[in-house]
Amino acid sequence: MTGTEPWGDTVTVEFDEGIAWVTLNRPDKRNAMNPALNEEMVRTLDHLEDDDRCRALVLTGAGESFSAGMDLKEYFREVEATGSVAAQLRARRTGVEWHWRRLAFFSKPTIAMVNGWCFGGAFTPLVACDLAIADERAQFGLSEVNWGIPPGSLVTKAMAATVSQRDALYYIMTGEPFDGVRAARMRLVNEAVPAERLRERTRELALKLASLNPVVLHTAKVGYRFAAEMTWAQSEDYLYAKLDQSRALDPEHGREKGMSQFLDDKSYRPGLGAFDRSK
Ligand code: ACO
Ligand code: V55
Repeated sequence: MTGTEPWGDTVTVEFDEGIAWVTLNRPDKRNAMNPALNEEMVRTLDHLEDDDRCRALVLTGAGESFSAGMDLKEYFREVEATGSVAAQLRARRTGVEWHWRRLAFFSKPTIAMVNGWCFGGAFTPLVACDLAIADERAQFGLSEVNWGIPPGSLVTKAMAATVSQRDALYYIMTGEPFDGVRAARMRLVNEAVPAERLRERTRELALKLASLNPVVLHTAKVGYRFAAEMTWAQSEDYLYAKLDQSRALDPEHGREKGMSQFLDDKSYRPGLGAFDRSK
């Protein structure tokens, strides 16, 4: 697979032992998301779904920023200046397509590695990633109120899905920035680590996820996302259907293998870690 990659302009991708490091790459603009970056990210995620070099995806930003949010000039002012409702809707659709839909249901596990500034619109891809690790000194903020709008798109929904009502409304309504330590304490991210450990800790976690059964991980995460919005009765039926789907799709027959290693061979205990996929 050479010469056909859709990234390389506002997004870079590096492969390393099954990890695809996807880097938002407009460091001079603090990786603010303009329409060009949004289009490139849709194409990049689309490509990586089918690329065997990607068994886990890390989303991060070039330079001192994860992402400064939507590009106020190119995403808001210039799109509005076209006077076209269709252009406005297209820009929004393209943003949400990767910020939420492609990322939240991505076929491989995903980790947001928050290396610096994370504002406004960047909260959606942050929460759409399965897990998130932040630099203790990364700065987060819902700055919308500071420049005259309520958070739009799925930003507030992302807060509602992760943090308490008290924390969500505090930061939505004050616009005050907060650091990675605070983000971990309110469970917006899984962990905050010192800058010098950020890449290694993220890599360790990505390698762990990349080593596990991909069909199981995908059905498990999609099951979580949908069940969170269903009734208990619907969830019971749906999650059993996901379990059966996972068994039907799994080319490794992980369930039979795991059972056999525990019940027949007595070579492995499920309570003590992942079974040997190679056996
Ligand atoms: N949109 C457009 N351009 C941006 C954005 C943005 N969201 N963020 C940064 N930039 C640009 C700046 O305009 C500047 O461009 P220039 O060099 O052409 O003048 C360049 O990036 C560097 O920005 P500075 O402000 O000089 O960088 P600094 O390191 O001092 O500050 C910070 C970084 C704190 C992130 C600051 O740029 C900032 O406050 N950005 C806006 C953050 C924000 O409110 N984002 C939410 C937008 S709302 C939403 O997403 C829905
Ligand atoms: C925001 C994000 C948007 C948008 C309007 O507050 C506001 C963030 C991702 O798109 O269209």
